Amino acid sequence: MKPFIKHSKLMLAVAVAAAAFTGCKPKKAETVISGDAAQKVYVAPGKLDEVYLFASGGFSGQVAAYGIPSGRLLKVIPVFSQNPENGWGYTEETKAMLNTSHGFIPWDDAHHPQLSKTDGMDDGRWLFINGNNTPRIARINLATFKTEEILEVPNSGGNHSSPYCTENTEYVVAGTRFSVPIGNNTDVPITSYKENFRGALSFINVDQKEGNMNIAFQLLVPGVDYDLARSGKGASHGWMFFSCYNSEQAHTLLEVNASQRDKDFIMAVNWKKAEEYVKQGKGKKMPATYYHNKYDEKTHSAKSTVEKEVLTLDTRELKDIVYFIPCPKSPHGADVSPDGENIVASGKLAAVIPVFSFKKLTDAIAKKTFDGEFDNVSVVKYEAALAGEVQKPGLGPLHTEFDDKGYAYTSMFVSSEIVKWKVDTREVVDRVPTYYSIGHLCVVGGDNKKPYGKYVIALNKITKDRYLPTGPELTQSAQLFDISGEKMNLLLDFPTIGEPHYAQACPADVIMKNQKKIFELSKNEHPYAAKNEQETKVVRNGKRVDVWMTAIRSHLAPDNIEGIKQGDEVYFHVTNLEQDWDVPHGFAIKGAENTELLIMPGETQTIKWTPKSTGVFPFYCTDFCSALHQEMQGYARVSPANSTVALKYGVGDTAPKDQVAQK
Ligand code: K7E
Ligand code: CUA
Repeated sequence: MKPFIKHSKLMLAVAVAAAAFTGCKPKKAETVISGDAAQKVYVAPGKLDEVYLFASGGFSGQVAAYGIPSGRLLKVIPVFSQNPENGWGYTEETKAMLNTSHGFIPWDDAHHPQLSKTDGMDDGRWLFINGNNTPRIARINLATFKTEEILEVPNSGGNHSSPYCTENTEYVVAGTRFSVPIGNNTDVPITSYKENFRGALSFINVDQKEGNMNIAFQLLVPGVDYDLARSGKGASHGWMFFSCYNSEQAHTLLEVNASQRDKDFIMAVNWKKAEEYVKQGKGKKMPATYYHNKYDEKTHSAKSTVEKEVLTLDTRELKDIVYFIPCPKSPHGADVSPDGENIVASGKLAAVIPVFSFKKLTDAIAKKTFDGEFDNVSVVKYEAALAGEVQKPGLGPLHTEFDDKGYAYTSMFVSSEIVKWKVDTREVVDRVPTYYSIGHLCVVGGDNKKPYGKYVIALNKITKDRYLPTGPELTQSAQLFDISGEKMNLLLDFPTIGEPHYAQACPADVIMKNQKKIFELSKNEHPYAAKNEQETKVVRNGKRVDVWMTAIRSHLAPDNIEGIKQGDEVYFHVTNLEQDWDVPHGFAIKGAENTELLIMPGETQTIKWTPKSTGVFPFYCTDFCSALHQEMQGYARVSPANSTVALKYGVGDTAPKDQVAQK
């Protein structure tokens, strides 16, 4: 504190006055870092992090896994966007994963990663994530960190309140953001929003063994915007809560027109009731075309199937499935406390954070303490469902997560801070600035029945001056805070891939215990797998040439191929014969149109190549796999379409000899 000695009294007074306003403007970072922060995030070389963090990439369409507390990036998992780094969406095996009813869509906007749950706890089996723009839900297998399934969601537009798991992953729930015209005639004037536009909330059944997803039913709900959701748990198991905005039902200039009413809604959905109606045959099948893409670990290949109908329940007719609770000013997050009793709704433009009580809500429903209806849905009286309000929380509350000690943490976008408050008394106990404009936040296990706590991660929208500049676009970033004590303490900033809308985190052992190290070669059922070098071959079928190739340290077989002709379509099916952890091989050929292959031990992957000219084309392994990696190379000879050069191939002694084309 020595430098302060020189300050005049006046300056001290200014400093004190400024400090009083810290709720509105972040302090300088240096003043909020405590002395042992570096030690708390230092994971020594060779040591492992304590926690996995899975963050969405937003407009990158992917998911990234980080280690916490170090913030080290571990892996980018390709999901909705093609990724030439490992061939995702380019290889013959993975292309089908990106099929939709709109055709092949190699990009999406991914927001909310969601770990699968057992008894309300992250179980480390799967990670689900939503594609917003072309509505889809993906399932990543956490044993392999690979996307295994992508299911398109029909009757949806902007798949934003999605995907949220129920307590035992009975369902993954996907709510539409935009209401859209649904049914036979969707070619209607936009001005007919109130008559023709509806929302759809999809309850996607998850097979507990394989994880396969299927839409069990869709609830057709009033035409407003559905923003975020959480499932009930414990006390509120069997329910789901959605935040809704645009109860004005505006279709233009929502910025103004959807901020008219004093309150929007939280929608409470009794999905157990919906299940009963389905069992009673009250659902109606509606024609809808949507794609279902699955990757099979045995064939190492994806297949698409096209679904033609979806079962719907209309909440205009089945009135005791859904209820509206009024909620101040454009709610964004709708979050449920660990015991399932409190539903926290954050209105972006609201001055308080309302906390609803599940018990009071169900009592009010039983006693019909309603305030009329909105589009045939009963509106529960605000006070009847309210547990209380968090007063003066800050500006622009967005999202809330919970720790293991009875506290809630709410992100404040406008005042750029995290506010900590006590769940049962709703009193604010601490606040800490974020740099800058926090969106979601993530407490480790923060949506579990028993949160792990210890850290909260802020997912910020803006970084401005926090990192070395990189031109007009600056890095996106997360910030790590220690929440093990009474006060929150900033520990670390770390850059992220894409825009990390939301993230989920869980203790490392939950994920590590299921890790797969190799794919067993003996179980490889890929139709073009060569399981040893004797099985390698090159076969012509008209203009199609298939190459059964193997890769092992440190050669490819065959590595000399002749007799390919201009105009051929060549398919390199490369099987990695290795059965050791962390020994992928790569494959690339000169002039390849779009990607390389990165083949895991025991796996087969295929690249299609259409040579554009004659000559000899080098190919090689792209992943530095051994001391003789650079020797892992070969040649493919391409002759004119009418050439007499015969199809020959081999490696070493079997390589083709002296073939000269006849004139
Ligand atoms: Cu960024 Cu969840 Cu799409 Cu809030 S959403 S911030
Ligand atoms: Cu195989 Cu480098």
